[in-house]
Amino acid sequence: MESGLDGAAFARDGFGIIRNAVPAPLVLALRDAVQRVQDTVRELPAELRDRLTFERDLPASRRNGIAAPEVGDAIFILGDPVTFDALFWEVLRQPAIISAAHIALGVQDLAAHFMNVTIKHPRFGRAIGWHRDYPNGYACPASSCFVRAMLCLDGMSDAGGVTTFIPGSHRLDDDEVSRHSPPKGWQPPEDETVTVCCEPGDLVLIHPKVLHGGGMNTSPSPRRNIVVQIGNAAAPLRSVPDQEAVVGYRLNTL
Ligand SMILES: O=C(O)CCC(=O)C(=O)O
Repeated sequence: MESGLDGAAFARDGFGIIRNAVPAPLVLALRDAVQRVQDTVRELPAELRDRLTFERDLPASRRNGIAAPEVGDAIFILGDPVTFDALFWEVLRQPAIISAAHIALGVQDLAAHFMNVTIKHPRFGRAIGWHRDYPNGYACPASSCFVRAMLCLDGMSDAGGVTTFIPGSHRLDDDEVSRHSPPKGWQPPEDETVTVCCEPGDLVLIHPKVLHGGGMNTSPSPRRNIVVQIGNAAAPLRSVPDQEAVVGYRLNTL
């Protein structure tokens, strides 16, 4: 296991990487659990299928025009993964994740807001446009007192739709964010961006106001990341999502 989040670099850049953050056997088991969902989509009961966002239901423009009939049952977002498999609760008990969130937020009392698995399918897994996570309409407190932790199950490469950041772009007040939102389809100059290529088991911490996005997965390998939003437990969410078993779970075991 490597050392934890570099708090000064996170404060400067708005993102941080912790290499080899969780034990390899857990990464493998989580990957298998995701694969089981992918392999059994058609047999899932309706209440579980409701938690899946399929590539075919999303605009083809973010996958180079590849049409819906060609993407089959490919999943883009596997929402509320703990309801599919209790193993996903282990993510919220990982010391590296809890400690990184403590450092990033500077508070002891932490609560989970949501968890998903973001899947960029081999060859056509969609690009994610440039955005900030604060504010968001899904699970958001009144201020930007949260962080996203992204655990890489397969790793991320340039051809595989790696997450890309603009370092320092989080340094603005909450009430300035809406005036500085990038318009749809905006692309920054390449020399302002940084990619975070990762190995399986690496963890990426994302400041809620840092600009980030990522290209399509044109590689032959899947790119699956578990994304968890964690906030200051003292700051209530403006609205609580209904299909999130982890919402309110306290991460205070350190
Ligand atoms: O999957 C990624 O590359 C980043 C996920 C993301 O943008 C988010 O959770 O806000």
